[in-house]
Amino acid sequence: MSRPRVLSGIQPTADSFHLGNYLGALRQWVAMQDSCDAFYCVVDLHAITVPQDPAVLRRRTRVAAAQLFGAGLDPDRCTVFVQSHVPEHVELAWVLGCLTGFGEASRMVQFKDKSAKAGPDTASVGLFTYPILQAADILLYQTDQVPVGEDQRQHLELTRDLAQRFNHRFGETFVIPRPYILPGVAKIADLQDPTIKMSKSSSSPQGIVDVLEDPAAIRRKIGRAVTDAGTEVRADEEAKPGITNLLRIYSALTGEAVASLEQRYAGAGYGTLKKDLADVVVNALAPVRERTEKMLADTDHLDRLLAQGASRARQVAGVTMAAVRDRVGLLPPS
Ligand code: ATP
Ligand code: LTN
Repeated sequence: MSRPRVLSGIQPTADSFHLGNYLGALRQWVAMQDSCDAFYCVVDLHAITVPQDPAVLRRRTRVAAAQLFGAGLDPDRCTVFVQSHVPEHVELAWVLGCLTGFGEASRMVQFKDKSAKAGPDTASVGLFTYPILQAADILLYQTDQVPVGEDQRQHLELTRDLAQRFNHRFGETFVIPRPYILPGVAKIADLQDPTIKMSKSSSSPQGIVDVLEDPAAIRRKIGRAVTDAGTEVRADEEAKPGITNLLRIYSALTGEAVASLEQRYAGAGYGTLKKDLADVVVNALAPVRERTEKMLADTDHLDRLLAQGASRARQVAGVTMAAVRDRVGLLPPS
């Protein structure tokens, strides 16, 4: 049996990934590179759906790729590439866009949130069609599983609907992908407002722990994380969202069950938990930061790895796109 195909993407929209990205997505990506045939991309075309600076985007695209390798992706065991290096993504997105209903696209919650923030006159058509490009990313690779955080569930549903619609209309062409969402880490919360997700674009700097952040800052932020009334260390999403979030992070990074942590910290108070958690986070992120810095010290090497990744990706994407052109009835050039 061949290994299941996996694809996922991450936007180069900040100078560092955060703990939510790391726990909700990247760690699964690393774990899946051996059991699956995995493709991972830095989705720079998604990043330009909101206003951006060209020099900053170039820098962040490299920093994002370096962090993927820093987190443990191995170019010999998986394919890492930059989305815009594989033009088939945009080509398939156009075809899928022609199968997407306007109302269907209008129901995407992430678009509603982001466009409400930008204002109706500022939100771009690119932001509106963002999930269609995401569907193209996934379907081009005949993907079985898509490791993502909880916030991507609706985009995955749209992707499945589009794949089924295409197959129904034009004949079996796409594998129908399934989301791979790990409970417990699928929604790491903001440290200052544990009712919202930790996010590059909407968290305050104090609410977010960056993967590339220096240890002193990480300790300070965890020490100041908003906790709940009372003193009992207990997971309870409703009554104690702050402590629940800290326990989840702790458990995800150490492998110790939340119930066992509750027992161990019974009577110890929030301060002790936070101090120990800060050590756990600092120790987990330090090697990622060091490896990322090493990758960034040799950008020629990094760019070569990305070129190699893009060439492997194009081989797969090209086959799918040729089938799509044929099924849809686009006349081949002679
Ligand atoms: P933005 O705020 O710019 O939308 P983001 O912080 O949500 O960015 P993305 O690049 O959109 O990050 O997401 C990369 C991956 O990380 C996705 O799989 C997403 O589901 C996951 N992810 C993002 N935030 C969290 C979080 N707080 N908890 C768990 N997973 C998350
Ligand atoms: N929309 C995703 C990023 C993304 C993605 C993908 C994830 C773009 N293309 C393909 C999985 C598969 C996000 O904002 N997190």
